[in-house]
Amino acid sequence: MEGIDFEALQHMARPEIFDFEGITMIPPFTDNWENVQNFQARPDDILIATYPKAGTTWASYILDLLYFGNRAPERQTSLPIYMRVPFLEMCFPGFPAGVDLANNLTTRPRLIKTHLPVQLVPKSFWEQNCRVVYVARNAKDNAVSYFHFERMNRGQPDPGDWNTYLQNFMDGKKVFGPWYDHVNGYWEKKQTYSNLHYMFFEDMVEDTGREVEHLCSFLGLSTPKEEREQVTKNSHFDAMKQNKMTNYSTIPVMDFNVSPFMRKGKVGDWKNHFTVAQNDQFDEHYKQRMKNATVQFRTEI
Ligand code: PPS
Repeated sequence: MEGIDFEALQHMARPEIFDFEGITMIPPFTDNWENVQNFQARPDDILIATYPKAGTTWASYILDLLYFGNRAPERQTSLPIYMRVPFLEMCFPGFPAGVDLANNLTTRPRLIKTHLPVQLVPKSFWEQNCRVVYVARNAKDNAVSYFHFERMNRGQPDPGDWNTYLQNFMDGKKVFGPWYDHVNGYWEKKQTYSNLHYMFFEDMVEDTGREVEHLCSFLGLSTPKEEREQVTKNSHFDAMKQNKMTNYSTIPVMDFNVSPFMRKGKVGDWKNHFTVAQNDQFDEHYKQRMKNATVQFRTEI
């Protein structure tokens, strides 16, 4: 794959976390900060924003299929999703920087991914009134998915054991900061910024077709029903898990023997991880942390 130094990525040491503008971060997401903050968005850019492991890849692929599935079918078999939808703040040694990938995109619209909390999103996206698609996932499943991702990905800090990890998640000491502030920050932004479409992972699992239809309305796309159904089918968990262009099997820092990127894709897998005591403690903490929040999540469907 052009621009990827597989050797460098294979020997990468796990990064250490540090505090960055009040947010827990790792150098690969802050080393290119000036260029990230100065990124020049265009009015038709679409920003796909999420807390890590909330359904970024799924939403990215759906958008990519809606815009380019028929217009550029060759990219479906030749270009992995992380090249089609650049991760803006990413700057790993051995991998092209997200800003450069985004600037080099020749597609219109440009689809761009970020995990930045709302207050750190480059201001040009707001100035250009870009469309923003935010996907949120219930905290418990999000935490579980993030735990397994950290276990299998040498580009992430070591999560420690599940109990240690869960405590750190509750304390907001995960890369990109507290889940609680992330989901609330975008929810609040939506109240004043009408070009933000707030989606839930649980709704996508429950009825993907319905969510694709809502997305089309938000994007102003009049995609015919048959095409929408095709997008829904192609973006099904099993299809994406089999598809080398969407399953991240082409990234050498991830060890699928530890845990695959397309792991389970379920709502409620947290029940297989939380002990009764952990669940009680989590619920109590959640109540406090979310007491002023108006956004509501489902932990089962
Ligand atoms: S990342 O690394 O932050 O970009 O990861 P992200 O894509 O946000 O989240 C990965 C989780 O999303 C699940 N996923 C899906 N679930 C259901 N259907 C589809 N099509 C789908 N695509 C991705 C993926 O399996 C990860 O969740 P877990 O719970 O770990 O399986």
